[in-house]
This record gives sequence, structure tokens and C-alpha cells, in this order.
Amino acid sequence: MSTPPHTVDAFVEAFLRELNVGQGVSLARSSVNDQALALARTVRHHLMARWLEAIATQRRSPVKAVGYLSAEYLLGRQLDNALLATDLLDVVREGLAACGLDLDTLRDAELEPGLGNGGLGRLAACFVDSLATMNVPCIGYGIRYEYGIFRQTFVDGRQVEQPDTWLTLGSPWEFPHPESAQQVDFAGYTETYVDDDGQERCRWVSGWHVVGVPYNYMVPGYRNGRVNTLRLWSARATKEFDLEIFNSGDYADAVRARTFAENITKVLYPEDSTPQGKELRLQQQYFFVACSLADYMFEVLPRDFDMTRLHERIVFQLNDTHPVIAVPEMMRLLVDVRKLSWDDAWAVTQKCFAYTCHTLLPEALEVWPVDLIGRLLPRHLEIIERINAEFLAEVRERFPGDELRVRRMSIISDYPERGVRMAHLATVAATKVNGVAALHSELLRDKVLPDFSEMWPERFTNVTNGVTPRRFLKQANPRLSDLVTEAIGDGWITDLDQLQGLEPLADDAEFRARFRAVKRSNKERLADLLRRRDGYELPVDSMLDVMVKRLHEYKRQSLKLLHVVSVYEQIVSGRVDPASVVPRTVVFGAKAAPGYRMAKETIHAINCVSAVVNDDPAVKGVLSVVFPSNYNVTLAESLIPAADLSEQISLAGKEASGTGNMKLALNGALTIGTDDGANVEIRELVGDDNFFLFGMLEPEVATLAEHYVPSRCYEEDDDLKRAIDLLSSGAFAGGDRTAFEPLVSNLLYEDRFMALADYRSYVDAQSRVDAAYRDPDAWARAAILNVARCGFFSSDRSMRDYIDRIWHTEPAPAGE
Ligand code: 26Y
Repeated sequence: MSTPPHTVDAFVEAFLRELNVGQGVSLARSSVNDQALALARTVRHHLMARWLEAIATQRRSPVKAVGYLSAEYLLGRQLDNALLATDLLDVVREGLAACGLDLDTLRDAELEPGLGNGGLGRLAACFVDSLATMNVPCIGYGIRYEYGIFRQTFVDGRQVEQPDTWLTLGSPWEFPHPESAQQVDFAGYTETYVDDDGQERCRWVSGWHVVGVPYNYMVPGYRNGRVNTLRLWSARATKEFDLEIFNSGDYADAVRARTFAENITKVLYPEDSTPQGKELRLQQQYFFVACSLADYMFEVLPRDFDMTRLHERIVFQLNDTHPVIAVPEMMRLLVDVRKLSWDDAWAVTQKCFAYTCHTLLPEALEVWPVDLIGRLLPRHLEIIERINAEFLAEVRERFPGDELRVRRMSIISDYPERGVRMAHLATVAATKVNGVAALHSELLRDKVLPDFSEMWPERFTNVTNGVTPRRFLKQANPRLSDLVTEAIGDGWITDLDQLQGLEPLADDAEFRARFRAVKRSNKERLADLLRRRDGYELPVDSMLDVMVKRLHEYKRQSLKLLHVVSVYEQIVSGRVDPASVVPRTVVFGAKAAPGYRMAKETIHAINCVSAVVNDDPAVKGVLSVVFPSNYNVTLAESLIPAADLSEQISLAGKEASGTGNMKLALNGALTIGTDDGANVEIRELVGDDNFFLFGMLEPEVATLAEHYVPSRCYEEDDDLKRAIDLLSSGAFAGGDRTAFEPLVSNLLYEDRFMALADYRSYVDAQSRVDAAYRDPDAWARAAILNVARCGFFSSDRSMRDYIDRIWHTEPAPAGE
């Protein structure tokens, strides 16, 4: 199969054929959805030949591949990415115009696959993009949720969740492969038996099973001829089950069982920090991991492959603890199915996994009740118990007589109930354990897993996160991309360090003027979008102050809100002359986990404040607050290029890395931030003069935590007191003094994440921001330096780090 020609005529012909033959409509009668689907299918043709070639080459002359195991991939829209990778943008735009159609309209018809919650899922998407661009063989394995992250709407300022029905209008980017389905067993019991060689072995007699059908997605490299595969699994009832439907009298019961099977991949859990220990989530985790390992070990590899050499052909990266059940599953496949000895199996298994931790919050570490694992995966529990017994023997040998340490390190905890600590299991099995930013990796070593790092110091490492410059600069910010390319050529797209070439231009007045014009036009583009989408009037002349990320107490959206209320209060109380204030538009974008009460209260408070502030003539032209609903990748792509100020204000020591901080800096926003996560590295690179640092450092946080009394901050700071009093006064809630009571008492009497302690330092830093913004030319200079110095945050660099220090894989040109 050869690549179709890149001409407008050839495109039009192919597109009309897809419309007629694929969608079954004429151009004249076609809907926008018909046109969008036909367009997607036309574009994907251009990737097919390369895709098949990459698969064939890997089969012919296999090199070690990466198996990225992630329960989430927050992909974002596919069309633009495919147009970029194939360099078809101009041809398609012109071809569609010749058919009387508009590319932007069709683009907007695509519903993004939101198969992730936030940072971790988007990181996985950036990583597979980079690996394809770097020509590294990789299969991304995950779950094809029928409903992705919920669609957020606001009703009376409160978040209301709606199901994300992303598949209903058709999904042209996926290829189902029912013939490659895998069976996945659950429940039942285990028994021992003696095999033909007289060996005692274990057999798992399962209670029920489902099948996993793979759906393949193309992951195109950037104009390099490689297309990797993302394989997402969907659960179905089995064939036997279909027969049972005919044979059994109880048809309705049988159909219910079918629904039960398909429930496993029905919906993405919208929590992203506190695991609920839900059985269905464990089913999801085991389901996708079992499908993926069997797929790689028994389908991708030749049937007779010598499994003692498995690590020469694959390394599985565990994206947080969600896929860690893969460890006992690999042991089961090797020992029970492939009949390796326990020791041989453990030796390979230990070489096949590496583990990335994405958190520092103790409550975010997954612990599965032993009872639940025993009931759902009885054989896996036995395997985990044996791994643990052997591991603890090793601990006792290293640290004789230290039973407290043994208790701390055990994979199985006793309290509050018996549970399997998935982070411990991952650490025991992995060749490497990494955090996602320098500070995080240090804290991971010293505070989260100190006993493990003492035992195996060489196992711990850091890989600072990154973001793909293709989607988040080239595609999202075409104007800035063009300006950059005009100045330094287009090598930066695959070698982001080249942005350093912009440094001298920060001192070039004409370049600064053009940079400012780009920002301005990005704001206009955003204003158009928000007008259509949410009915907001975005003041394009004001500073765009952006805080976009999941809603979490540790991220401290409430601190940003206190700043907004303070500015408002100072103006309406007459203490500050509005004419002296730098005009600002504060943009929030955030989803809250549906069961996270305080997060939802914060959303409500932001919306209420926004309604009053935006309607008050006293602050008109000076302060406004916009909170577009349903922040997602698509919205991020419009918002980030328009931002002037990036809010990265988590309590020091709580944000593992952050990646929005990188995207914003790369698009020329200056950061106001704490010394947390990757902010630390951003500040080191861009320089103190081009970053607004505030707040306690992590060690100060740890000290203050011992005697913190938030109400004292309130008593001692008049501005803070006025802001909180105004919030409590009913002024933002039609006179209702109780409206924000939960939020306010939480801040005054608990404030787990010390927003009040950092308030003074934060508002002072905001005054420095205002002062800097008053000099637009100096601001532009600092913004350009941010762009020039953020090349390090390319996910290509992250992948290089994983390749060199963890995976030891090699790039392999596809199609040779
Ligand atoms: C177990 C379940 C409740 C769960 C589901 C999703 C737990 C966590 C998550 C997602 C976590 C996440 O997105 N973490 C973020 O990962 C980013 C990529 O490494 C980091 O930049 C960010 O700091 C971290 O919060």
C-alpha cells in the first residue's frame, strides 16, 4: 500500500469517495458530522501505509519495545494532530474550500477522546507522541472507556456532571480487532495438581470471564514516516455466553449478565487522588493489564518465544500504581501458563517493569483490600503473598532485628484492614522507580518510600515531565510557531532546545512588538471562542491571568479566589483607586471529582464571585473573572496561547510536577508560583527575574504544619480579614451569609494546604506582577525569555531520559 498523493485534486476525489461510499451520502445532502467523519477517514488513509509498515518492520527485525501501561490517555482531538503529522493542513483546507466546506467547522465537530482525568492521562498522550516522533517502537496499552471524563456544566454556579458520549457520532480514528480478543478471568478458586513431569503446579479455576476486544489508534510521529499503535481494550461478554442466551430459558437474565461484562469499560472513574477501593475499578485495572500482557507475550511475540529473554524485547512502564496488578499477572503467565520455575519467572519479571509515581499525597496511594483481591483474583493474591514473603526475608537479612521496618515495608499492610500496597509491590518489582520532577523525586525518596530508597538507592531516579511541542506549540499556537520558525527555522519542532536561538531576539524591539501582536491576536481568537461557547465578553486589552487544572485543595484555587476578592474589596471599599489598577481578566478552568465536596464548594464560590464582579460597574474594565465550563484539552489549546500569567500556586511539596505550568511558559506566559513540582526547574531555567516566586518552601511547610493555626493569619492580616469577611457577608450570594460557610470555615479552622499562611506572600507577588505588566515591553522580553529557555520541557527530552536511564531501548527507523 503506498501513500496517497498530496494534491488538492487527489484529496477532493478521496474525500468525496469517503463521503459517498463510506458515509453513504452525497455532498449536497451530507451533515457536518458526515463531512467530519469522511474527512477523518480520508486523512487517516495517509497514515495507513506507514502504520502497516511500522508493524511489519517490527515483526521482521524486532528491537526492544516500550509497553506503556496506563489506565488513562487524555488524547485530545485527533484530526489536527494527524494533519500536522502528515503535513496535509494546506491541501485539506484548500480541498474542502473547493467543496464549499470550511475546515474549522469540521474540526469543531470532533468530540475529543477524554479518556483521562488530567495530568497523568495527558502525560501518557504526550509520551506516546514523542516516542513515535523519535522513532522508538512503543505500544501504548489502555482502556477504551465508553464514557470518558464527564462533561461539566454549571447550574446556578454549581457543577453538574453529564455523561461524555464521545462515541455516539462515530469514531473514525479507531480500528476494532475482534479477532485479536483476549479472554480475561475473574474470581473462582485455585487448586494444585501434578503435571505430566511430576511437578506440583497451581491452576486457577475462574468463576467468570469476559473478553477484551482491542481498538487500535494510530500514533503518528511528526513527519518521520513512523506510526506507532495505541491499543485500547473494550470489554464484551464471551461467545459461550451468546450461546447460553439461546439455550437458557431466562433471556432477560442472560442479557443482564452481558451488561455486567460490558460494564467493566463503561466509564472512566472521575476521581484523581482519593482511590475509593471500588471493585469495578480493580476489575478495570486487571482487565486491561491482563489483555495487554497476553497480547504482547503471546500475540506480538512469536508463539515459541523463550520467555526467559522477555526483557530483551519489552519493558513495561507502569504509569502510577493503576496497572501494577501486571506484576503478579506476569508471574502467573510465566509460572502457571508457560511453566517457568518461580525463580526464573521472578528474575525476568523484575527486569520487565519500571514504575512512575505521580503523587506525594499519602491518600492517593492505592491500597486494595486483601479480601477483595482474594475474591476477584485468588491466584494473584497467592502470588503477591509469595513475592512479599521472599521480599521480607530479604529485608530481615539486610536489617536484622528491625521488625518495625519489616512492618513498614511489607507489601501487605495490617491496618486499618489487610491491604495490598500497590506502590510497594511496584517498587519491589521494578528496575527503576521515578518521580516526575526533581523536587518530587527527592521527596519520593526521602518521605514517601524512604525505607525502599535506603535498601535500593540505585533504583530511584528522576525524570522530569515534559509536554509535546507539536500539539502544545505548533498546533495550538500557529501564530507564535510561525514567528519562531521565521526567526530560527523549524528545527525546534523536534528539537526544542533550539528555542534558545530566540534569546537574543528578546532584546530586539521589533521582535518584541511582533510577539505582543501574536499574544493579542491569540486573545482575540480566545475571545471569539468564549463569546460563542459561554457568552463571555473577554476584555482583550487586559492581563490574562490563567489558572487551569483539576480542582484540588492542594492546588489552592481558593487562594486565587481570595486574591480576586481582595482586589475587588479594595476597589469597592474605596481604598484603592480603580484607575491605578492594572486591568486583569482571571480565567479559571477546573473540574471537580463528583464526590469531592470542598472542590465543588470552591467551584460554586468562584462562579458566584464571577457573577457579581463581572456585573459591578465599580470594577468595569479593571477586573473580571471568567470560568468557562468543561475545561478539556480542546479548550486548553485555545486558552494557553492567550495567557499572560500562569498560576502555579500549590502548597510546596504537594504538586508532583505539573505540566500545565510547562505548556503556559512555553507559550510565553510568566509564572506566578510556589517552589513546588516542576516550577522549581522552570524558575531555574527562565531565571528569577522572569518568574514570580512566592510562598513557603517545602521544609518551612513541614515545620509550620506542627503548629499551624489558620485563624491567626486571618486575625493578623487586615486585607485577608476583609476578603474573608466579604466572602462571608453574603455579598456574592444575594445576601445569603451561609452560602460559602463550608469553604470559609474550612479555610479558617482547618486549611490543610495552608492557603492563609501563603496569602500575604501571594498578594505581594501579585503586586510585583502588576508592576511588571505596566511595562509591556519589558513584560514581552521576559515572556520571550520564557519561551527561549523552556526547551527542556519537551516530552522528547523526557523520553530521552527514560530511554537512556530506564528502558535502554533504541530508536529503530520504521520501514527500512
Ligand atoms: C487511583 C485513582 C483515584 C487515581 C486516578 C488518577 C489517582 C490519581 C490519578 C491521576 C493523577 C494525576 O494526574 N497526577 C498528576 O500527574 C501529572 C503527571 O505526572 C503531574 O504533573 C501532576 O503533578 C500530578 O498531580
